[in-house]
Amino acid sequence: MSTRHKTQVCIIGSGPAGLLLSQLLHNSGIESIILERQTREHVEGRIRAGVLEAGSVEALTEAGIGERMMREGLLHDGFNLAFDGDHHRIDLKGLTGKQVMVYGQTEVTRDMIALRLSQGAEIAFGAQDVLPVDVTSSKPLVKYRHNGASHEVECAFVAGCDGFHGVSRNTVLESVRQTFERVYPFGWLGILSDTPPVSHELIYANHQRGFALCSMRSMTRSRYYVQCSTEDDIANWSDARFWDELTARIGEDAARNLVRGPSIEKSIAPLRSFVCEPMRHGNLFLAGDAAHIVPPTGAKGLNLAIADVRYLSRALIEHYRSGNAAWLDNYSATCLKRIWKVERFSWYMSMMLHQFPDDSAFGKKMQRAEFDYIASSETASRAIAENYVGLPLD
Ligand code: RFL
Ligand code: PHB
Repeated sequence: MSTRHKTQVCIIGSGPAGLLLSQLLHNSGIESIILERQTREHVEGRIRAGVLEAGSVEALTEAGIGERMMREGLLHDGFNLAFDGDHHRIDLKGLTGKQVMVYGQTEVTRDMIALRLSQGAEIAFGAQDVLPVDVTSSKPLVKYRHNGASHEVECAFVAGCDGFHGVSRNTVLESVRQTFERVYPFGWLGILSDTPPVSHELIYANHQRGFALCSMRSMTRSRYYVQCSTEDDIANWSDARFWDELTARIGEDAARNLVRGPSIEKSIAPLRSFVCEPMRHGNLFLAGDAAHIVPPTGAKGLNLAIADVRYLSRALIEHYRSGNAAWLDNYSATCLKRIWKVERFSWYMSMMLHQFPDDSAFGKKMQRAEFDYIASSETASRAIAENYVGLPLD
């Protein structure tokens, strides 16, 4: 026997996509239940993205989740591109009138969970064997196990917000689903350390030893990445080796300000571009990493998840308010248009900034020419800035 629950929208996954969707629906009087495979501690401890587009900041603020972000987040007016020691600043504010917000995804997630729970939200952390069924019917069910007992949620809609390794995407029949993928031949080794950032703005560096990124979480906590091999083992990277490698890649001027310290987190992430089309199957809607992945070079993954959820919440609210299904019907096509533009930007930034193992001398010359062009052209710089601060929602 299963315990039966009833709600309007069953959300699978309590990452930023699932949590924000639940909040936006709640703000419009629509009920949801969230099923999350991991524990709350695990979800709140994950170190992920760091940069929020202007539109994401607006979305979080409008949803009522922006209070601590506005207090503790760092507004950035620009970032730097470096190429073998030469620098070019992308003046985001001057070129677009907009800024980005540096505020960790970990903090966004904590803020969202705290607010949803304080409002009495149902979030089943530790839900096992989550399985959406009958999603093409008007009464989909989501089955799962929790604390050893069987449960099922009866709902009108299922939101698959369960990330790249979730179950939802596979619920979209293989005969309906098309996927597009590029796996890059390298990864990013990232560390977090309680040291002041090397620069008050981010630095993306193409260096002959490999890409490096200087980012931060606050004025006392730094986040750094270096390109590494996909076969690399974290055990091969002592803190000292990481700091030496970063120093070599970011150029002498920046390196002079680098403060070393013990790492408090260290991990390797693969780089991938991926899109699943369509993002709807019957009454199941995919949002965020469940439907698409971008390499982190453009700082877009979290922002894309937020953009999907803005559309999806609008579509569901419109359905419940007026019975108008047009927004739901257009969800996949509208999102995908924007997603492909963001895929393009993330791919472009990745191609420009990394060392490719099988790259020819010609490929390297092209990267250098791209950098020189951007550095000499306000138009080219503006194109980068426009994408980095975030393309408008349609
Ligand atoms: P998430 O965050 O992966 O959340 C999915 C949730 O679903 C749960 N789940 C399940 N729950 C129930 N049943 C199942 N079968 C389930 N399977 C999975 C998971 O436990 C999880 O809680 O997806 P969401 O919400 O779509 O959010 C996407 C973002 O997390 C992601 O795009 C970003 O972190 C990507 N990203 C960055 N994005 C940016 O916008 N700016 C950045 O600066 C940036 N930097 C990054 C990044 C991702 C990185 N890694 C580690 C992949 C830097 C890195 C290193
Ligand atoms: C981060 O701070 O983790 C970060 C910043 C910018 C990126 C990717 C990751 O492009």
